[in-house]
Amino acid sequence: MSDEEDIVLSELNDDELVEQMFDDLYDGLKEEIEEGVNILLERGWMPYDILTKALVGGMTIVGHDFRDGILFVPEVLLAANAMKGGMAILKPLLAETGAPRVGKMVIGTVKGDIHDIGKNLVAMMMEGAGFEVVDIGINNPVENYLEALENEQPDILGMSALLTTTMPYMKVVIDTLVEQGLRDEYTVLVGGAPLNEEFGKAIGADGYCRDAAVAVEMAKDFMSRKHNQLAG
Ligand code: B12
Repeated sequence: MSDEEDIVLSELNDDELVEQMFDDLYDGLKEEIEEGVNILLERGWMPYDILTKALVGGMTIVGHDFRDGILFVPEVLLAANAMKGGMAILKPLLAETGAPRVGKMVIGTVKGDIHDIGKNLVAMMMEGAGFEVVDIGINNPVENYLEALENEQPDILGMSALLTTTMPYMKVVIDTLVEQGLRDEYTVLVGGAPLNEEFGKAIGADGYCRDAAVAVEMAKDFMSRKHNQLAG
């Protein structure tokens, strides 16, 4: 690349820099994203504004193009990785400045299933939207979910399954929650390519989400209803 084509991030004004960060996130350029985040911090931006305006803003574009079949999994993972780089800088600062925490989610892939790309994307997007996310990984028997729910006391339980043979296990987890009288304490969201809305209803989940963007919207919606209930 010639010198003329090199973009010096620190020479851009704020709007141009945020635009450029959208592009860099789209292209999965982690170092550039980290540099952009640091420049905005030096310019006095609040960590929460950097998170929502630059990173989540950029990830929303990535999410839309993924949904529309313009971007594919490898690109989305690179973008998510770049976002992670920026989030790692912001996370401790967000904790200090007490950015509004929208809610908390425990998420994991069910027993017998090791697919985790979609789950990781959901976790990233949820974090990007301000949720605290505890990821319990893959291949989780019901005991793991119960333990995480007890220890973390989340608002939302998320379960992922990519195999037609493992998706029924979600019902095992939900039935166990019912048996133990815990079902009403959590909003249960489920997702994964072989699922659909009817399946979500049939197993007693609160919602089925076809992608990470829907997951974020639905989670926010449930949280605002919960707050309204508590207020009323
Ligand atoms: C990548 C992949 C793998 C990788 C997984 C790597 C990893 N770290 O995840 C590897 C190679 C390991 C693998 C293994 C296997 N795989 Co595979 N795999 C896939 C593939 C190609 C892509 C899945 C993926 O990552 N999609 C991209 C993500 C972003 O999409 P997603 O997972 O659907 O997630 C989105 C939504 O569903 C939703 N979502 C997902 N989870 C959650 C959770 C919550 C709470 C919410 C709200 C939303 C949500 O949001 C996500 C983001 O938008 C699919 C094919 C496909 N098109 O689905 C096959 C596929 C799922 N695999 C399949 C099979 C059969 C297997 C194996 C059994 C193969 C074998 N014979 O060994 C093993 C199973 C191992 C096991 N026990 O789990 C079949 C399943 C068929 C079926 N009907 O059950 C598929 C459909 C391929 C096929 N057409 O045959 N696989």
